[in-house]
Amino acid sequence: MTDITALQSDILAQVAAASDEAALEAVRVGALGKKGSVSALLATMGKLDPEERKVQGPKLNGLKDAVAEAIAQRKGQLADAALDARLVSETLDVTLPTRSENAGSIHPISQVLDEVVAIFADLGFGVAEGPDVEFDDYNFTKLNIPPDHPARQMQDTFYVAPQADGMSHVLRTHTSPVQVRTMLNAKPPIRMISPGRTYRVDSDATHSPMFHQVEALVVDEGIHLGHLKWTVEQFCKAFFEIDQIELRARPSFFPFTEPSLEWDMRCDRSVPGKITFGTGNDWLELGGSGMVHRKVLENCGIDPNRYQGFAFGFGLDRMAMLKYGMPDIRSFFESDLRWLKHYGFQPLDIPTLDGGLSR
Ligand code: 2U9
Repeated sequence: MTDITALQSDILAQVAAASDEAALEAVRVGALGKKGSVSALLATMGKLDPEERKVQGPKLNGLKDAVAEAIAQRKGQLADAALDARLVSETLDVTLPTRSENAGSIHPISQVLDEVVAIFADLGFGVAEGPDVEFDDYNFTKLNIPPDHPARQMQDTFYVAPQADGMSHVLRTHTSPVQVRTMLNAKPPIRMISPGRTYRVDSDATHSPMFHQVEALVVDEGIHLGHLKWTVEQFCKAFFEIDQIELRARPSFFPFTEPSLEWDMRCDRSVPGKITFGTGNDWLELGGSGMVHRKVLENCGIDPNRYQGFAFGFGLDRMAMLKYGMPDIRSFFESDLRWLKHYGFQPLDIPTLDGGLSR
């Protein structure tokens, strides 16, 4: 009878000595393969008398299991070692500058979005995103936009063909449904911004059928118009990178806010083709805002007798055009390399409040 213990030590020594996967496979075949040493021993079991089989059976199975386990373990070690070797030999210095002829750039909309996120993050706002194809219910109904509201008409909104869920869908016309989703899923206090693509049936030098918006929402106890004004002011100072700004509020109407206000910022447009912020005799439209309508709070499961909220929204493309002096919104989406080279930003200059937003 073969000495099982000696055979096991011999095979385990071979396993430990196998220096690559091919050598290990050869050891496996030599032991556990059809004609392997362990398989040959197992094949003799049938010829043993029952008493002897009772003694030898568990020993041989133990040998087989020990060998199989040792091979699996060694295989893991070899794979780890192979990966380590690759990681050492295949290093890539991602901080190396690209060749100037291949250099890409950050699109102005991405740059402006990064700036906006940095500003609101500093004020304690989170960032939320939602789907571009949105429920009609979240885009309109929950926001107190009645069935006969002009915004719902086919000539203003892209409707999406009926889907399996039987719900009516649209390409979202604003990012407000993201706030609806947030309110349905979270309890106040809520401080969030929702940046993203939005869609309306509209196209000229200052309108694109797909454009970008950022909306901000704060919901908590005791929130009032003063909080809204302060936040809009802080945002404008940081975004336009000037200490002195003057804002003007005009009464407005949106179905989802009451009262509603639109904000203008003092500016100077007396030099043709140039705009200066903070001084001058002109006003620049920034965007709309208001206190969240109590019906909207209710529709989203928030008690309007306990909580109040403010919201505002502005067009990211328009903000980029104003800050960086681009006259036509359509150029954002034409992928003209010369335009991208001219208006694009350095990829590694990430906007921060301390390091400078736009440098
Ligand atoms: C909820 C409640 C209220 C978001 C708001 C505006 C006013 C607004 C426009 C600015 C220019 C969109 O890009 S634009 O055309 N937006 O004027 N947005 S209040 O109010 C909300 C949003 C969500 C739940």
